[in-house]
Amino acid sequence: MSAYPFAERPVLNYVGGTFVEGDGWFDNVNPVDGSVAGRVSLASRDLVDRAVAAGRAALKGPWGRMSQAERCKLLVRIAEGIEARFDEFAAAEIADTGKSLHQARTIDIPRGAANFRAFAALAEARAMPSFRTDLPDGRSAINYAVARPLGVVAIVSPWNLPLLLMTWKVAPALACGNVVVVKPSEETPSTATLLAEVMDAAGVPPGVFNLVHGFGAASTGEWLTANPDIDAITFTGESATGGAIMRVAAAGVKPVSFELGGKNAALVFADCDFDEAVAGTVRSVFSNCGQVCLCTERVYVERPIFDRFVKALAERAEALTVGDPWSGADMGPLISHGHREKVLSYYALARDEGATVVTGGGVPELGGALAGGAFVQPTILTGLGQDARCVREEIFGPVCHIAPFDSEEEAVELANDTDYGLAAAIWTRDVGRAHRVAAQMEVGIVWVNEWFLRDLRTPFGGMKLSGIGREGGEHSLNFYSEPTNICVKL
Ligand code: NAD
Ligand code: 6OD
Repeated sequence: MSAYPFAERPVLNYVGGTFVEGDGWFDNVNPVDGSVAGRVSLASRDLVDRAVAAGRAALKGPWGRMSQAERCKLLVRIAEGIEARFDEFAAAEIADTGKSLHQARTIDIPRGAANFRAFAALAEARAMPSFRTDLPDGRSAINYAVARPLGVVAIVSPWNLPLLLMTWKVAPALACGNVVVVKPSEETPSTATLLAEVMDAAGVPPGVFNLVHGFGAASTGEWLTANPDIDAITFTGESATGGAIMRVAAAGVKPVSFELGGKNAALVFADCDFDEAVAGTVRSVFSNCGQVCLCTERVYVERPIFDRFVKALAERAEALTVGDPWSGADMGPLISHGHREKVLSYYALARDEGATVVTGGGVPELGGALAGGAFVQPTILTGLGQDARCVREEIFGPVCHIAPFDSEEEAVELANDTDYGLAAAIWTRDVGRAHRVAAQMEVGIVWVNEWFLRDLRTPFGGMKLSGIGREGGEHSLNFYSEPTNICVKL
């Protein structure tokens, strides 16, 4: 395994094909032990503007003239570049986030490469509809649409699956011929910077991929989204941040695509395969330390199996190892001490609200360097009503609340009784019920007897506070391009 790639050199911005310093520095803190992993260059407002201008110029250069087939070949070279430096990417992701080695090696980094391959293939195979039109007055025409890029796309991404979520947007944006300016989370600047190196080595023309580091409000993120010369904004992060970006985007009537927070439910029916439901729910609650927008935070279990399910889930939670990702622990720390304060405040609130803490609810006892890490215990709560804040608000940690239900109708009602609408999981052996309940879930993604099984051609996104629009497959191609209909008289 590689060492952290930026231990000896700084994390720089990448603008117009050059790695550049901004205006000052900030620390990249390793949440495993609180040590400073590296130094990150903070982009100034001027540098952000230069990145947008470099993108605009690149649209008029070789990139703008490149054929779809050539662009797609270049995307495949980027995927190969990530794969060739797989261990460095994994080491960078782990240093930034503390995520488990297994998660980094089997999900984050492979998906970083897979996003480029998938959207290269989808863009190359893209067909636009055409219509022959015959009017009653005898005139006829052929209508066909051509897709053109939007232009300069601003991409603002979060820290939980840094490479995966950033490339989920960069790949289709480039596949459609756009140029991008990326602002990764200040917590996770490293894999984005390795990606810039891969782009550079793959021969991506200067200005096509630009990267600016910094914070959100009144910093790099806001300067980028407020720049009047960007053509669209795609954002993944908290719902409140989505609202702030939307207000800024409104001034220029910019198209936005938002993938936001969740408070996802799992519905466990008494007729489920019990062991699969327990194993799947353990995964959906505790993966990545509960820091996946799709993670389950509300579990509703049919009453006849409620006690048995709670006991089994608690046993599995207690068996999870928490510690150093490099030692093979199942769960690393949370992203930061700041986030740990937030999660622990919900653990305390749960007690104040009258919850029974079935397991966890605090900080694990870890010695040595790990004592400086942002660790929390996997936690299971019961006994709260639907109105409790711990049942309504996104916590984004390794915690769920489990409540019983008595009928299918009640299960549907409880699952939908939330301000969010991202994902749901249904555990049942009754095929009819699976389809019936799935169709009633007010969410963008439903899994039946599974969780986080992804096909990149499918629509991805959320309802209510969980987002605006869909990405994935043709939905991404549609967001990242403008169709122009051409009507030719026959
Ligand atoms: P966040 O909203 O705090 O930050 C996300 C990004 O936005 C960061 O790069 C940040 O610097 C930037 N930012 C913050 N304020 C900004 C502003 N005013 N203007 C411009 N940029 C700004 O989110 P986070 O804490 O990094 O990520 C966790 C959240 O993301 C959770 O709510 C989670 O559910 C959500 N999420 C959603 C999805 C999804 O696909 N729906 C995926 C991953 C994470
Ligand atoms: O798998 C994906 O494409 C995706 N966007 C996952 C989002 C996970 C949220 O944390």
